[in-house]
Amino acid sequence: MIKIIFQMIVPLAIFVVLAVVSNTEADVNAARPHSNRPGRFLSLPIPDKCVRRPKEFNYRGHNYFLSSHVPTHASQKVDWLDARNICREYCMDLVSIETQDENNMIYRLIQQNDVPYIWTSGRLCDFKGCENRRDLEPKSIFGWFWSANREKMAPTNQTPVGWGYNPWSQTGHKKQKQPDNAEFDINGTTESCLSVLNNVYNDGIAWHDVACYHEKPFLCEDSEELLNYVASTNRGIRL
Ligand SMILES: [Ca+2]
Ligand SMILES: [Ca+2]
Repeated sequence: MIKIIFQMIVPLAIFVVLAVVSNTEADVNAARPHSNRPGRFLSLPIPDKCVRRPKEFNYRGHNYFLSSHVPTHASQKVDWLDARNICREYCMDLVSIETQDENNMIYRLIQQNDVPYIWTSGRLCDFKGCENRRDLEPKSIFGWFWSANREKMAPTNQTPVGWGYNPWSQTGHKKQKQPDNAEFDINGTTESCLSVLNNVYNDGIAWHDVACYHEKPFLCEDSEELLNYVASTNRGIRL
Protein backbone atom coordinates (compact mmCIF):
# COMPACT_ATOMS: atom_id res chain seq x y z
CA MET A 1 0.00 0.00 0.00
CA ILE A 2 1.20 3.42 -0.84
CA LYS A 3 1.90 5.25 2.38
CA ILE A 4 2.15 8.91 1.67
CA ILE A 5 1.75 11.16 4.64
CA PHE A 6 0.23 14.46 3.61
CA GLN A 7 2.49 17.45 3.57
CA MET A 8 2.83 19.22 6.90
CA ILE A 9 0.42 21.97 6.12
CA VAL A 10 -2.44 19.76 5.07
CA PRO A 11 -2.74 17.61 8.22
CA LEU A 12 -3.09 20.78 10.22
CA ALA A 13 -5.67 22.10 7.84
CA ILE A 14 -7.56 18.83 7.91
CA PHE A 15 -7.37 18.63 11.68
CA VAL A 16 -8.91 22.03 12.06
CA VAL A 17 -11.18 22.11 9.06
CA LEU A 18 -12.60 18.63 9.44
CA ALA A 19 -13.99 19.74 12.74
CA VAL A 20 -16.26 22.27 11.15
CA VAL A 21 -18.66 20.94 8.60
CA SER A 22 -18.50 22.77 5.31
CA ASN A 23 -21.13 25.34 4.50
CA THR A 24 -22.23 23.43 1.47
CA GLU A 25 -22.98 20.30 3.42
CA ALA A 26 -24.56 22.27 6.21
CA ASP A 27 -26.87 23.96 3.73
CA VAL A 28 -27.81 20.72 2.08
CA ASN A 29 -28.46 19.03 5.40
CA ALA A 30 -30.04 21.93 7.22
CA ALA A 31 -33.30 20.06 7.48
CA ARG A 32 -31.73 16.98 9.04
CA PRO A 33 -31.64 17.28 12.82
CA HIS A 34 -28.62 15.10 13.61
CA SER A 35 -26.52 15.71 10.56
CA ASN A 36 -24.47 18.80 10.20
CA ARG A 37 -25.05 21.22 12.98
CA PRO A 38 -22.87 24.22 12.10
CA GLY A 39 -19.74 24.74 14.13
CA ARG A 40 -19.29 21.18 15.31
CA PHE A 41 -15.76 20.48 16.43
CA LEU A 42 -13.63 17.45 17.08
CA SER A 43 -13.80 16.34 20.70
CA LEU A 44 -10.74 16.26 22.90
CA PRO A 45 -9.84 13.08 24.76
CA ILE A 46 -11.07 12.72 28.34
CA PRO A 47 -8.24 11.14 30.39
CA ASP A 48 -10.59 9.18 32.68
CA LYS A 49 -12.43 7.74 29.69
CA CYS A 50 -9.13 6.89 28.00
CA VAL A 51 -8.09 4.87 31.07
CA ARG A 52 -11.29 2.81 31.05
CA ARG A 53 -11.87 2.73 27.29
CA PRO A 54 -13.50 -0.44 26.00
CA LYS A 55 -10.85 -2.91 24.83
CA GLU A 56 -12.90 -5.51 22.98
CA PHE A 57 -9.89 -6.86 21.12
CA ASN A 58 -6.34 -5.98 20.32
CA TYR A 59 -4.70 -6.05 16.91
CA ARG A 60 -1.04 -5.17 16.41
CA GLY A 61 -0.88 -3.14 19.59
CA HIS A 62 -4.09 -1.20 19.03
CA ASN A 63 -7.30 -1.74 21.00
CA TYR A 64 -10.62 -1.73 19.16
CA PHE A 65 -14.28 -1.90 20.02
CA LEU A 66 -17.44 -2.23 18.01
CA SER A 67 -20.11 0.13 19.33
CA SER A 68 -22.82 -2.53 19.27
CA HIS A 69 -20.73 -4.71 21.63
CA VAL A 70 -20.35 -2.10 24.35
CA PRO A 71 -23.40 -1.65 26.63
CA THR A 72 -23.11 2.17 26.75
CA HIS A 73 -23.15 2.38 22.96
CA ALA A 74 -24.99 -0.81 22.02
CA SER A 75 -28.06 0.75 20.46
CA GLN A 76 -26.33 3.87 19.21
CA LYS A 77 -26.34 4.84 15.57
CA VAL A 78 -24.73 8.18 14.90
CA ASP A 79 -23.47 10.27 12.03
CA TRP A 80 -19.81 10.20 11.05
CA LEU A 81 -18.59 13.16 13.11
CA ASP A 82 -20.48 12.09 16.23
CA ALA A 83 -18.97 8.63 15.82
CA ARG A 84 -15.47 10.09 15.62
CA ASN A 85 -16.09 12.19 18.69
CA ILE A 86 -17.39 9.29 20.76
CA CYS A 87 -14.20 7.36 19.90
CA ARG A 88 -11.97 10.37 20.50
CA GLU A 89 -13.14 10.90 24.07
CA TYR A 90 -11.67 7.41 24.70
CA CYS A 91 -8.32 8.36 23.09
CA MET A 92 -9.48 6.40 20.06
CA ASP A 93 -10.82 7.41 16.66
CA LEU A 94 -12.87 5.72 13.97
CA VAL A 95 -10.94 2.80 12.52
CA SER A 96 -8.41 3.44 9.79
CA ILE A 97 -7.70 0.43 7.62
CA GLU A 98 -4.12 0.65 6.42
CA THR A 99 -3.40 -2.97 5.55
CA GLN A 100 -5.13 -5.93 3.96
CA ASP A 101 -4.62 -7.90 7.20
CA GLU A 102 -6.47 -5.26 9.18
CA ASN A 103 -9.19 -5.15 6.53
CA ASN A 104 -9.59 -8.93 6.61
CA MET A 105 -9.78 -8.83 10.40
CA ILE A 106 -12.56 -6.22 10.21
CA TYR A 107 -14.41 -8.14 7.50
CA ARG A 108 -14.37 -11.22 9.78
CA LEU A 109 -15.69 -9.15 12.67
CA ILE A 110 -18.53 -7.84 10.49
CA GLN A 111 -19.33 -11.28 9.08
CA GLN A 112 -19.20 -13.21 12.36
CA ASN A 113 -21.39 -10.67 14.14
CA ASP A 114 -23.73 -10.02 11.23
CA VAL A 115 -23.06 -6.28 11.42
CA PRO A 116 -24.94 -4.44 8.63
CA TYR A 117 -22.42 -1.60 8.26
CA ILE A 118 -19.90 0.47 10.20
CA TRP A 119 -18.34 3.89 10.00
CA THR A 120 -14.60 4.10 9.41
CA SER A 121 -12.42 7.24 9.59
CA GLY A 122 -12.15 7.29 5.80
CA ARG A 123 -12.91 10.74 4.41
CA LEU A 124 -12.86 12.50 1.08
CA CYS A 125 -10.65 15.59 1.08
CA ASP A 126 -13.35 17.83 -0.36
CA PHE A 127 -13.45 20.55 2.25
CA LYS A 128 -11.66 23.83 2.82
CA GLY A 129 -7.91 23.22 2.69
CA CYS A 130 -8.18 20.59 -0.05
CA GLU A 131 -8.56 23.08 -2.90
CA ASN A 132 -5.84 23.65 -5.45
CA ARG A 133 -4.22 20.30 -4.71
CA ARG A 134 -3.48 18.80 -8.09
CA ASP A 135 -2.19 15.65 -6.39
CA LEU A 136 -5.73 15.01 -5.11
CA GLU A 137 -7.38 15.22 -8.52
CA PRO A 138 -9.59 13.65 -9.57
CA LYS A 139 -10.87 13.52 -6.00
CA SER A 140 -12.86 10.33 -6.54
CA ILE A 141 -9.59 8.50 -7.24
CA PHE A 142 -6.86 10.37 -5.35
CA GLY A 143 -8.79 12.37 -2.74
CA TRP A 144 -9.41 9.79 0.00
CA PHE A 145 -7.53 9.59 3.32
CA TRP A 146 -7.87 8.21 6.86
CA SER A 147 -8.85 11.14 9.03
CA ALA A 148 -7.72 9.36 12.23
CA ASN A 149 -4.06 9.69 11.20
CA ARG A 150 -4.27 11.76 7.98
CA GLU A 151 -2.74 8.93 5.97
CA LYS A 152 -3.58 9.03 2.30
CA MET A 153 -5.35 6.01 0.79
CA ALA A 154 -4.27 4.23 -2.35
CA PRO A 155 -6.01 5.41 -5.55
CA THR A 156 -9.55 4.06 -5.37
CA ASN A 157 -9.41 2.52 -8.84
CA GLN A 158 -6.41 0.32 -8.03
CA THR A 159 -5.63 -2.65 -5.83
CA PRO A 160 -3.53 -1.09 -3.05
CA VAL A 161 0.16 -2.07 -3.09
CA GLY A 162 0.58 -5.20 -0.95
CA TRP A 163 -3.11 -6.14 -1.19
CA GLY A 164 -4.66 -8.96 -3.22
CA TYR A 165 -7.92 -7.16 -3.97
CA ASN A 166 -9.42 -3.70 -4.23
CA PRO A 167 -11.59 -3.17 -1.11
CA TRP A 168 -13.90 -0.67 -2.83
CA SER A 169 -17.12 -2.34 -3.96
CA GLN A 170 -17.57 -3.06 -7.64
CA THR A 171 -21.20 -1.95 -7.45
CA GLY A 172 -23.68 0.23 -5.60
CA HIS A 173 -26.81 2.34 -6.03
CA LYS A 174 -25.93 3.23 -9.62
CA LYS A 175 -24.55 -0.25 -10.35
CA GLN A 176 -21.13 1.35 -10.69
CA LYS A 177 -17.81 0.86 -8.95
CA GLN A 178 -17.35 2.73 -5.66
CA PRO A 179 -16.79 5.49 -4.86
CA ASP A 180 -19.74 6.66 -6.97
CA ASN A 181 -21.03 9.71 -5.06
CA ALA A 182 -24.50 8.36 -5.81
CA GLU A 183 -26.47 10.40 -3.27
CA PHE A 184 -25.32 13.62 -4.92
CA ASP A 185 -27.52 12.78 -7.90
CA ILE A 186 -30.46 12.10 -5.59
CA ASN A 187 -30.46 15.08 -3.21
CA GLY A 188 -27.22 17.00 -3.75
CA THR A 189 -25.41 15.55 -0.73
CA THR A 190 -21.82 14.49 -1.37
CA GLU A 191 -20.79 10.98 -0.30
CA SER A 192 -17.69 12.09 1.60
CA CYS A 193 -17.37 9.38 4.28
CA LEU A 194 -16.27 5.76 4.05
CA SER A 195 -18.48 3.00 5.39
CA VAL A 196 -17.87 -0.74 5.20
CA LEU A 197 -21.20 -2.21 4.13
CA ASN A 198 -22.22 -5.83 4.61
CA ASN A 199 -23.78 -7.04 1.38
CA VAL A 200 -26.16 -4.07 1.05
CA TYR A 201 -25.86 -4.23 -2.74
CA ASN A 202 -25.47 -7.99 -2.94
CA ASP A 203 -21.74 -7.28 -3.16
CA GLY A 204 -20.40 -8.99 -0.03
CA ILE A 205 -18.51 -6.92 2.52
CA ALA A 206 -16.91 -3.94 0.82
CA TRP A 207 -16.05 -0.24 1.04
CA HIS A 208 -18.56 2.41 -0.04
CA ASP A 209 -18.57 6.17 -0.11
CA VAL A 210 -21.63 7.28 1.85
CA ALA A 211 -23.05 10.67 2.85
CA CYS A 212 -21.71 11.56 6.31
CA TYR A 213 -25.11 12.35 7.88
CA HIS A 214 -26.23 8.72 7.84
CA GLU A 215 -26.43 7.15 11.28
CA LYS A 216 -24.49 3.95 11.76
CA PRO A 217 -22.77 1.83 14.38
CA PHE A 218 -19.04 2.40 14.47
CA LEU A 219 -15.69 0.76 15.09
CA CYS A 220 -13.18 2.63 17.27
CA GLU A 221 -9.41 2.05 17.15
CA ASP A 222 -6.72 3.37 19.52
CA SER A 223 -5.32 6.72 18.43
CA GLU A 224 -1.60 6.85 19.16
CA GLU A 225 -1.72 10.60 18.80
CA LEU A 226 -4.44 11.04 21.44
CA LEU A 227 -2.98 8.38 23.77
CA ASN A 228 0.44 10.05 23.58
CA TYR A 229 -1.12 13.43 24.19
CA VAL A 230 -3.00 12.25 27.28
CA ALA A 231 0.04 10.31 28.54
CA SER A 232 2.28 13.35 28.19
CA THR A 233 -0.13 15.67 29.97
CA ASN A 234 -1.14 13.33 32.81
CA ARG A 235 1.90 12.03 34.69
CA GLY A 236 1.60 8.46 35.90
CA ILE A 237 -1.62 7.73 34.00
CA ARG A 238 -2.02 4.09 32.98
CA LEU A 239 -3.57 3.82 29.55
CA1 LIG B 1 -5.58 0.87 11.67
CA1 LIG C 1 -21.51 5.25 -2.85
